[in-house]
Amino acid sequence: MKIKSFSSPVNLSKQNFISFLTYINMIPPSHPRYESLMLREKIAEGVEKGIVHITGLIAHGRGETFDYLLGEKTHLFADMAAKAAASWIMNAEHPVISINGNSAVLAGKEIIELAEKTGAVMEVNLFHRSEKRVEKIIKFLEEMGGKNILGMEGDARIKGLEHERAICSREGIYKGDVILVPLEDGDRCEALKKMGKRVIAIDLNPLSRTARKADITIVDNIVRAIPNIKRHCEDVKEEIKEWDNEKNLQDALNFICNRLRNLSL
Ligand code: PTJ
Repeated sequence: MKIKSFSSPVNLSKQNFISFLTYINMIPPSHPRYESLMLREKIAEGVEKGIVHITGLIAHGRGETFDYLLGEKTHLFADMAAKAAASWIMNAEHPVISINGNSAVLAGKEIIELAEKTGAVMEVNLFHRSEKRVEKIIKFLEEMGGKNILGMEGDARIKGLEHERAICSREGIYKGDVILVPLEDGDRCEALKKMGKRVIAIDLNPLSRTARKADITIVDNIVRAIPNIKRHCEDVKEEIKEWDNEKNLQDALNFICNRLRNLSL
């Protein structure tokens, strides 16, 4: 819950208000790392509700580290990638947004808005698949206004992958030509590419296998990347055909290296 302003019926001082929030286990907006801590809270709550897989905590922690190194903001390389992604999604025949536990709790509402704007199909597709969690995530998204969300069908498979994580929807990922996969694993990204799909990844780690295997990688936090794609959708004229993902990833890596080199305590 985000509290921007507070007027206390019993005239609590600011200090007492902060103690009060701490008491009821909330983070005061004045905390210097408020935004980041709120995202952490969302993930933790997601685990409690059975939406985020327990290993999603680890994935989030890794993401936090890279976001910290990136200064927790969108850089030109990420915005350019978001622009290219918007042009691909808008020009796709059957664009699909793949949603997992982490992405649902961090950016569910923004994903729904992006799908509405672009006509993309939303599919809950999980690495650690269980029907119960797919159902919970779909319900969670429906409560935010999402409609026609695929995921329960499980009537097709991503070729070349073993186990449950290959299961997908025929009318969703299986049929899709451009697939947006936030927080994906490298294996599945590679398998989707082998099926002839164009893959757009959102991954804060420019070194991950997903980042290197995808056609377009947006090295940014999903909470900033999805609204950026949506914003760029508004001014798409034609598809950006020339996209050098390796160069873009190198730009992200160079940024991190230079920042580390120039940081002082
Ligand atoms: O809900 P499920 O079962 O589909 O599982 C989802 C997770 C994320 C647990 C699963 O896909 C997984 O284990 O992912 P990995 O292999 O840990 O990769 C997650 C990647 O996402 C890492 O490279 C992180 O740096 C990156 N990441 C984490 N948080 C964010 C992020 N990228 C963008 N925005 C974030 N908020």
